Amino acid sequence: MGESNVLVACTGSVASIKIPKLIEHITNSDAKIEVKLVTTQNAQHFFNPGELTVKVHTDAEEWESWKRIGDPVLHIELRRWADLMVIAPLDANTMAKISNGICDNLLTCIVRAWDMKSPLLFAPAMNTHMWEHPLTAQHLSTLRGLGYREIPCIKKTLACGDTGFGAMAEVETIAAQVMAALLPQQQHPSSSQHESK
Ligand code: PCO
Repeated sequence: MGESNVLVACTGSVASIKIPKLIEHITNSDAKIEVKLVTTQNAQHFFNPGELTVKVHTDAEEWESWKRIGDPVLHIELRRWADLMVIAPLDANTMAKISNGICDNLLTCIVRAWDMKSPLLFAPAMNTHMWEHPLTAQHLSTLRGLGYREIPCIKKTLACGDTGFGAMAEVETIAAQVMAALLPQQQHPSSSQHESK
């Protein structure tokens, strides 16, 4: 079995409260997986980085770690490191940004620089009315067309009290999709498209 590097990314949906559980599910799987987390500024409202066992990367670090030509560029380093990226939750704001090529923070820069031969999964999460807005269908269609793999949202009573679609898929489902996407690489490590790590 090969070893895989999984980049989990989270955005400013309340579903980011599930990040500790999601990371636990992925790291406790039978597969050999190293996980790193990329978080937007807003997602940091919803979990305590201190309770995580993985490295957490932020926008502040991207700027602080670069002083002069020759210093590593964090979004490129993380792109090189990752065999797979999973954005969970993907909120309406970041969905709009990445489907339009905007790259104004660490997470969206990694997506903009992504090696399209590697799997990129996303689990949308947002209010039902945002989900049902026609812009969402346009953005989803762009992301699917690029080959990014959707982990569909589910229907439930949301954090704001509305009931309907827009809740993030269960963490068990997301972790299972990550494992499934890694399977070819775990079985045939030499098929990895990435530079040596
Ligand atoms: C609500 N927005 C949301 C975002 C999606 N919600 C969810 C679930 C959680 C609890 O089970 C928060 C994970 O409801 O994914 O609720 C109003 S803007």
